[in-house]
Amino acid sequence: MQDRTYTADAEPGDDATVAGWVHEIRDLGGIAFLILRDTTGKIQIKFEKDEMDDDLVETGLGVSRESVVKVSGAVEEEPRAPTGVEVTPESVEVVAPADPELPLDPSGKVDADLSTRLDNRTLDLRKDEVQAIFEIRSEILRAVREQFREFRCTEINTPKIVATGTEGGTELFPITYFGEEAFMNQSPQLFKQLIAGSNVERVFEIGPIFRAEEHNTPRHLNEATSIDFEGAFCDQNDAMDVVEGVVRAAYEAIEANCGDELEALGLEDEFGVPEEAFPRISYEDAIERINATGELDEQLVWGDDLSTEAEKALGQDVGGHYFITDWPSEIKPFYIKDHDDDPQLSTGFDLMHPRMELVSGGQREHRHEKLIEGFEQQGLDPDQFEYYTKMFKYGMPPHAGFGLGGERLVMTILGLDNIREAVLFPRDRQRLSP
Ligand code: ATP
Ligand code: AMO
Repeated sequence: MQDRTYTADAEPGDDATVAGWVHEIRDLGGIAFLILRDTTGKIQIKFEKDEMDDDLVETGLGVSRESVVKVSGAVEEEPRAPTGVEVTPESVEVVAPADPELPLDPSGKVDADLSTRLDNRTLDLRKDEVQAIFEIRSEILRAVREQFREFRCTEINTPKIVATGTEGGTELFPITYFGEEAFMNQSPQLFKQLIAGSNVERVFEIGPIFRAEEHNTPRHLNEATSIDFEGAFCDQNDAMDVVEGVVRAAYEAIEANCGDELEALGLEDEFGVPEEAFPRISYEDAIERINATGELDEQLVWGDDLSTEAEKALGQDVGGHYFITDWPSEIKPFYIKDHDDDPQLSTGFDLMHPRMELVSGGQREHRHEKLIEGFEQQGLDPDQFEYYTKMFKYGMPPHAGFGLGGERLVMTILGLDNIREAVLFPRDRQRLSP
């Protein structure tokens, strides 16, 4: 609609055509107002019943909430109007009527549970605070992309239908591919490494990952967005620098560009860019610190993975983002390189937010023989991964990388209770549509 003006651009003195949804009708007797909402905000349409054409008044005030209307008229200054301007309509057209019975109330006056909201996302996203989450998500992805480009990375897209899993065999979604067994990809891990080993050197991908997680938690999805990095001639410390760079870029972009959205979410006072550099705590020091908190029933010993309670105890102790480095080799995947001077110790790291893990990464095993040994140690058949391992025979440089959970990033930045709030159409145990 070329002749349409966004409500935020309607200036006093203009003759404008605005189009959007009927947010509210307030009838005060002789005067009544239709509040019209579009993606940029709201505008008041004034109906003076005695002075205006009856049909016009009837159309404008008889329309049900959430119907789509198009209104043309003079824009005037009006200090009593919510945005300081109002339109005196010359014409009102109902473009698409809405059923008067709505499954949820976009004005937010009546609360709806998350499940009802997810079943009716179109209506749910008509609420400022819900739209704000996705505006911020979009800004985060823009800032992350830009930061990766500043780090000389090339954006890639790798296949999502694959022949093998990489992140543990039990969490794969099987599909049939022309009669052959195939899977939905759990991670771009092997593909991003194959490209880091080419002349491209530094790559990133923002794309879906699929995990057949059986459990139903507020921080797991069965389809998530992974923000992946892989760089040749990088070690784990370089990869942690890149993690910190992109996470900070996301916070800084929100601070610079998302004032209105933070306000819609009531976060304008709470939000802040992390001030301190993210400390790098070794796994060994981490378990010592966790044990010292006295929060766990049983003391951790070297080799234990960290439970949710353990992560929580450490998160409270540290109070901000932190890395856990130098994990035991045994609890990290085959592609993570061990320290040269101590094969029990890996170069794997995690970035933690006090609420949950955000990132896993590490330096990769780039030596062909060692890589094959690693497969065998994890009970995987190296022959099945020949498409990957053979490239390690043709000049594979040392390289490192990470995967950052996109929804977890949004969730932790905005303090959302449930990861499903950060996805338009979440996939979980109970939810396959919409
Ligand atoms: P009526 O004739 O409809 O009984 P009125 O014309 O005597 O009312 P108004 O001044 O129109 O009285 O006020 C009705 C209410 O609407 C008041 O609370 C007033 O503050 C408010 N009001 C009037 N005009 C506007 C406007 N353009 N924007 C916002 N509020 C308005
Ligand atoms: P990992 O399996 O730890 O590592 O995943 C990386 C990050 O992805 C996010 N994530 C999830 N988010 C929501 N729901 C899920 N089910 C889910 N699973 C993972 C988390 C997690 O930290 N290939 C490695 C990364 C690498 O080494 O480059 C990997 O996939 O935020």
